[in-house]
Amino acid sequence: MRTIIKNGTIVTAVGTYPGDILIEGEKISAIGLAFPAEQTDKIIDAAGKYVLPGAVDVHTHLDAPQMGTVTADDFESGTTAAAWGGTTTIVDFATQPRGGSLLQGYETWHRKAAGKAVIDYGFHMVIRQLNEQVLPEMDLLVRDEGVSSFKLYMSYPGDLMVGDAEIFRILQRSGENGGLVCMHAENGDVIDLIVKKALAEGKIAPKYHALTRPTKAEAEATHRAIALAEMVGVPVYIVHLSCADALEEVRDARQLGLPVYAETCPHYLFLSIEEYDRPGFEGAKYVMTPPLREKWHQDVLWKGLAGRDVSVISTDHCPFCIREQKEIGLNDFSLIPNGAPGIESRLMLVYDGGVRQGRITLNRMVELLSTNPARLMGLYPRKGTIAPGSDADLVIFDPEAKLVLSAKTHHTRVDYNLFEGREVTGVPITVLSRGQTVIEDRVFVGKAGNGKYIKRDHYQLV
Ligand code: DUC
Ligand code: ZN
Repeated sequence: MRTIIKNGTIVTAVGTYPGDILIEGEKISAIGLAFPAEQTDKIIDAAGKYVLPGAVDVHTHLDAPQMGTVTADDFESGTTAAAWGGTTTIVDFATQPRGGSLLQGYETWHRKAAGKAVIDYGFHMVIRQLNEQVLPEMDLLVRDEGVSSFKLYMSYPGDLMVGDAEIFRILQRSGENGGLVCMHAENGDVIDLIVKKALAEGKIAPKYHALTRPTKAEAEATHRAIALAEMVGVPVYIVHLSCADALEEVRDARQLGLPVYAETCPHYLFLSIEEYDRPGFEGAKYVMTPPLREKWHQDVLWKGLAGRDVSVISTDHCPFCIREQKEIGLNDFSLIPNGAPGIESRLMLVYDGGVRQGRITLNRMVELLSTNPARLMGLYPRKGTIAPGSDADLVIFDPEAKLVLSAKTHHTRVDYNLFEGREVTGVPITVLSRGQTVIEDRVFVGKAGNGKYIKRDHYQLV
């Protein structure tokens, strides 16, 4: 199959220029001007539009068990929603079962995704228990299976949390096998005590989820994660950084030249703690971890993104319906499943609220949504850029089109939208995954099972 995308403006992390793209099979074979149309199967006219590398979302939780339920999107609905939003690769969290091995968790996630994904996907491996098996399994996953990153939780004691000694040993092993450790940085033991006290005082409403998770608990754990990685001499990637205090820890480390990376998420950039004051149980929609912070943190995060101390924006898409799922915690905020949807709206929100508002440049947006996550997670240059030899994962993006974000029109299965009613300017119109059209002029033409598992390489520093 030979496709030409013509008349568009190509945007990468380092440049913006007019050019046509020739796609042969699954790959970009050339970039130039006026390729001959003979023997071409498809011509896509991108006049007046940007052509962006497909966005890469390295933080999703599809078909993921949590707190007595399972996230509302499986690999079909979740990757379909991702494609609608211009995302062409995800990296999801395969999780070690309690009492089980890493490989069991890895195989379980393969079964969840098989035949369902409409875009490409990879897996991080969540390590929740360090037993004798785990360290050699880490090596095997990196070397043979392309699982080149591990996630550790410093929160959720008794469930997912690992202690400092375990973290230290896993960091050491990652130094030997070339994996990258991704850290959920919150002091889980202390948060648990604060939560128990709140509940004992009869504080049961969703807003107490935020009021029991202080920014200092995130900053302390961020500091500890960085210190442990520094002692071992390996990089560390802090997931879903939400506040100024934690960013200060990252910035201090980076100023010392340490390989410390942070991602943030759209909800921390656009929403704040006031959402929890919504009437009734509505605040439960915004119960994610870390929680939404006071509004002033948003400006600090945007400056961190522009100033290069925050390297990635991912979604932490972890959707639970209000009905029957979030409602588990109607009488106890600590039982509300933690997580919120976002897989579909990331590119539109960051373009509308970031680029159009002058907070970051268009090229920096591409770097934050595609190039940096691809590099850090070992997908580059196959993913994350527009270049000959790269996969033809491309987004034709209309910078003037408008869309109102709403649960009535989105494509995830979750029954609410965090940004309900918000109008954005700038919409992905056509999306290609390895040369195949998945979204065509805002119509879904993809197919479950077309997405492939990607064995990732070692991280590249950015
Ligand atoms: N935070 C969330 O909001 N969801 C999944 C797990 C997490 O740490
Ligand atoms: Zn998460």
